[in-house]
Amino acid sequence: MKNADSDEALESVRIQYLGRKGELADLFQAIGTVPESERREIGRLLNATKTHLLESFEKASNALQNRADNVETVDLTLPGDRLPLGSLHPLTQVTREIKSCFQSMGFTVAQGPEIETEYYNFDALNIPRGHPARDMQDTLFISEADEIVLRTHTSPVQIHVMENQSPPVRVIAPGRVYRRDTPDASHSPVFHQIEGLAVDEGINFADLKGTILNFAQRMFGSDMQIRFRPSFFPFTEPSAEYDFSCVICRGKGCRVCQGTGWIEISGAGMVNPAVYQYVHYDAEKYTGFAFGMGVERIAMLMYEINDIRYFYENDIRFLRQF
Ligand code: 2NM
Repeated sequence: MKNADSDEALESVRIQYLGRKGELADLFQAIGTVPESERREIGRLLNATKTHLLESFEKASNALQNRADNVETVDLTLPGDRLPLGSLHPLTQVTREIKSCFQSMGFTVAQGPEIETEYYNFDALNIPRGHPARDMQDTLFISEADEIVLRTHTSPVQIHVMENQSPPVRVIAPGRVYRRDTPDASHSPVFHQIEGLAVDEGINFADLKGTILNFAQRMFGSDMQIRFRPSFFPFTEPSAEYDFSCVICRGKGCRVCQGTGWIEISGAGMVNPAVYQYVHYDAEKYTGFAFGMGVERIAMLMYEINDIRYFYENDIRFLRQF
């Protein structure tokens, strides 16, 4: 009976042995055919057997009932099972934070191909042939003959945007970029950039400074300060490199900022009118600013990470911390 795995199976076993025409009933019937001297003893054995079978039936029936109770009685007030939950990669989280800062300032987000022509990656950005940045040393070529490269910055996205849209333009371009570098604590041949571009009538360097200051304070706190140092890029004139006050010592001077109180972030400037020639913008009517930044660099400052390679190793002990 304990092998019966349903009410129906158990009932058929019960009928077979204990039913009105079952095997036990047959045996009781047969008592009349045994010698009178043995009837008492046989009757006692049959009754003991019957008691045993009834007990077995009761047990099996209870077991089936319990099983049914276990399946059907679900306490809906109990908390659910906690499943292991992953998290977004730190670079994804930081990219999203940076994007939402600029989106709240009215920038839209644009994307473009990672495989580019030299025209979009260099020429249209006023980076002339023979410029050291175009060198095989720095650029990963897909085809030198066909002038196809892995983009070395996301600026070509801005060129595509300007080709397809008249001013006013306010856009950021986040994405993966490639440089021919040997990996070390601060270099990776693949990394992530976010570049911004704003073009309209009357845009000036103060708009650039205000935009970068607002970004710095949103990301690192309202006590953040910024500074601009003169620099040179072919695609901006004037050009600058910009720094944030040190996110570790808040400007006092420490090991991370080498005592200067400042941390170098990236470059920016007013879009060189030469770039407008390529995208057929009226350089007399429009001015604009552009800036770049490295996502890994921002993330390393935010989380005090001292080696860029942690981002790509996918060591669960690193990833679990975000
Ligand atoms: C930077 C620094 C300065 C930049 C310029 C442009 C474009 F397409 F408008 F000319 N996009 N991005 C730019 C300017 C990028 O990154 C360090």
